[in-house]
This record gives sequence, C-alpha cells and structure tokens, in this order.
Amino acid sequence: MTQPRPSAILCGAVLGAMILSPLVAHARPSQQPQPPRILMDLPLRAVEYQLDRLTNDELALVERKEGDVRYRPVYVALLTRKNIAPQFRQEALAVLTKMDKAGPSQVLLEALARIPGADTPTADKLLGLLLAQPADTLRQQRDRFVQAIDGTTGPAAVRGAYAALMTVDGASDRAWQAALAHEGHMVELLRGVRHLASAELRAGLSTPIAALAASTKDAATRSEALAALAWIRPDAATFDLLAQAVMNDPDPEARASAIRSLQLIPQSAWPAATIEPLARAIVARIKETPPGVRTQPATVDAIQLGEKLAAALPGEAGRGVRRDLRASGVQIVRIAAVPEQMIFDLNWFVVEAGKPIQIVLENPDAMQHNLVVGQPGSIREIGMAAATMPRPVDPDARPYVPDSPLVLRATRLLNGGEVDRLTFRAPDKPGEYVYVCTFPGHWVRMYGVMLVVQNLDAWEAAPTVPADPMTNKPFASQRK
Ligand SMILES: [Cu+2]
Repeated sequence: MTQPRPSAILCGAVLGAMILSPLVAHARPSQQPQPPRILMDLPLRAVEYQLDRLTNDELALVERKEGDVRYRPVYVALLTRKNIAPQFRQEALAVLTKMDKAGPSQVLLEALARIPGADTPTADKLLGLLLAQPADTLRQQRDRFVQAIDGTTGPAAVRGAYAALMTVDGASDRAWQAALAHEGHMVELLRGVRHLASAELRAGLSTPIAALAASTKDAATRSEALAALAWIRPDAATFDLLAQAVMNDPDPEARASAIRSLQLIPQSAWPAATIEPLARAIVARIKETPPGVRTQPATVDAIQLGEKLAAALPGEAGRGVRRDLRASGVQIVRIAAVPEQMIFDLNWFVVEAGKPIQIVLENPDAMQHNLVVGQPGSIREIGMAAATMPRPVDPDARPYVPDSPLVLRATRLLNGGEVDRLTFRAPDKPGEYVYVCTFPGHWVRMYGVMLVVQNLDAWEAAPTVPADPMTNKPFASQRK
C-alpha cells in the first residue's frame, strides 16, 4: 500500500474543517445557508476533492464566474453531478461551451468520459442533452463521435458516441461495423439504442439485434441485446425470445436482464401460450435462490413479474402460481411518488401478518420524499411531529422521522431519481397500518394504508377495502 502524500492529508484535514461551516448554518433553519467556501487556487485535484465532498444543495450554492477559467472545475462538477437539478447542468453546459471554445458535443463527450460505468442515471441525462441537439449541429460534429469511438474514452462516452453516430447517419450500419471491430463496444452500442429518437432507426435495428442475441457467446452482449429488443420491439415475438432466455439461458445475468426487459412489454402483447410456462419457470428459479438473497433486486424483479403473470392466468392456474410465489418469496410492493402532485401512486396494499415484505419506494419527482410505516391511526401524530423537526446536520441521518413507537419503519429521504427499499416482517397483529411521506407538509396528501391480514388466501376469497385514514371512508380505488 502506498502512503498518502502529506499534501493530501493536509488537504483532507483543512477542507474537512472548512466545509463544516455551511453545514452548521443548515442546522439553524431561520438562517439562509451560506455558500461553501472553496479554495480555488489549489491544484486541480484538491479543488475537485473539495467539490466532491459537497452535497448537491451546497454545490449549487458555490460561487462561480462564467468568464473566469479558475471556476471551470465548479462547472464540470455541476455538469457531471448525480441527481442535480436540470437547470444547473444546462448552466454548466452553456458556460463550458464558451469557456472551452468547444461544441456542446465535445463538452458532453468529455463529461460522459468522467461518469463511472455504474452511474447509468447520470450518463442517461448527459446522453439526453447530447442527442437533443439540432440535427445540423450533430451532423457537423460527426468526426468527434468517430474519434470518441476510436479513442480511449470511458464506457458512457462510447455509448453516447454510438447513439450520436447512428442519429447523424440515420442508419446503424457504420456504427454496427465499428462496434464489431472494437472489443467491448457492442454492449455500449446496445445500451445507446434506447436513446434513439427515430422510430425508423430503432425498427431497423430489431433484426440484427435479435440475430445477435441468438448467436453471441458473450453473456454481457446477450443481456444487453435482449434489453435493447424490449425497448425497440415490445411485441409477442420479443416476449417469446425473452421467455426462452428466462427458461433456458445458463447465465444468471442474462436471465435477470431478460426478466427486467419482460417488464417493458405491455400485457396486451403477451402471447397466451407462453404465460404459464414462464410463470412456472420463474417460480422454479426463485425456489433455487437461497432465502437470504431473495430480497436482492434481481429476485425482487422476478417475483414481481411472476405476480403480474399470475394475475393474467385464469382461475386455479393463477392462484397456484401466486401461492407458490408467496411460499418461496418475499412480497414486493412498489410505491412511487407521482411527479408534481405530492401523492403516492398506491392508496393501499394487503400483506399477510408476520410474512416478509419489501417496499420499493421510487421517487421520479423533483421534490424530495420518504416513506414512513406507522401504527394504525398514527398518521396525524407522525405527520405533525415530523413537520416541526429541524433538518439534521448529518447527511446520512434520516430526516423528518420522529423518534416514536408509532413509527415502525422508514426509508431515507429520496432525491429525484432515487430508489430505496424497506425489507421487514409484516406486523403480527392484523390492522390498517399507515404509510406516509413525512417531508414537512406532505403528510396531508401523501399517504396510504398497509392492510395486514391473518391469512391472505382467506382474504382473497372475500376481499375487504381499508378506510382512508383522513376521511375514514373506504378507498375508492387501490391505485391513483
Ligand atoms: Cu413527500
């Protein structure tokens, strides 16, 4: 192991103390947060280190001047920061284009090259900006895309370059040839397919991608080919291909990818004959999975798909699959915040007492939200207690979750685009438990009921609807 350089140690200590001041300011809600002070005259690495340590809110407050190249790292940080609001990315792109006297494509390809391979959401945002440019502008920069493909850029930049090249050419032939000639590039071309705006272009790719999925020996390429197919051709033939992969592919990654892709195909396109064998194959796969890993995303996706398939099967066939899933798996409940409406998309769900459950909370909204599970009848008390809580200094703490026996479980406070999972055992005592977003002011609209029943089979034979805890009348619908 190499020793850290003394300057790096000094840097960490000094900056740690320096960055404390704006955080302390946050603790006093009456005071406006002060912009964090950044030492701009240090070496680039040290400036980037300071910026990396800031939260998104702090980064957005950092002083910057568009005519001064010393502030370039601030703009680069804004452009490449995960989950930052779109206006800051736009601002940074406009300034960097001027500052570097470069085209937006060059600035965006350089930004994409800085994005780690696993950070797909940020790569998607930058890719969206790249492809949103006018067709003429993109065409003038065709050479840049070819260079990015031939050069040693990161995976996200390569992905962007292929998507842009296909868009400029209005055809995929040349991009496809280039991807075949560069090791590891086909995966990136395939990941770029979902960003193509032209329906014609996407349609033209469906035959070569289906052929590739059938012939490639590389599991990563096969996974991405199957995923891309579901984006461009969400029909019965693709459903059958994906179902074959779930039933027969020896590679777990490829099966997981096929299961995710199947979720993209609308139920109206499902071929009736494949639904039951696929549902049975999914049940068998879940039974093979050790119980300890059944809450991992790939298994959760499989359980969810299994439940959707079971719902499409008639009578006893569907009930049988549901029973098997219930016996071997965890009940998965997906709840999303509805953008700009301050509500959850699910009014209520039912779960069996004492059984394992996972709530997957998705936040596609620009606002922050969380989800707190509470005792029956506790919604007002939890909501009002949370509303008076100050925002904590510790960024890892769960803000707005009252320290109360009424609270059973709580997610993190999610920024836009984030997902959190709560895995727990349902309470042993049946009842109408509540779930609520405790971000101040949200609780009056953003809530629902977790109906805990003694026996789910018995409940399904004679279903009941829980009461809306704000009106005390039964919910009119389960989904918003
Ligand atoms: Cu909320």
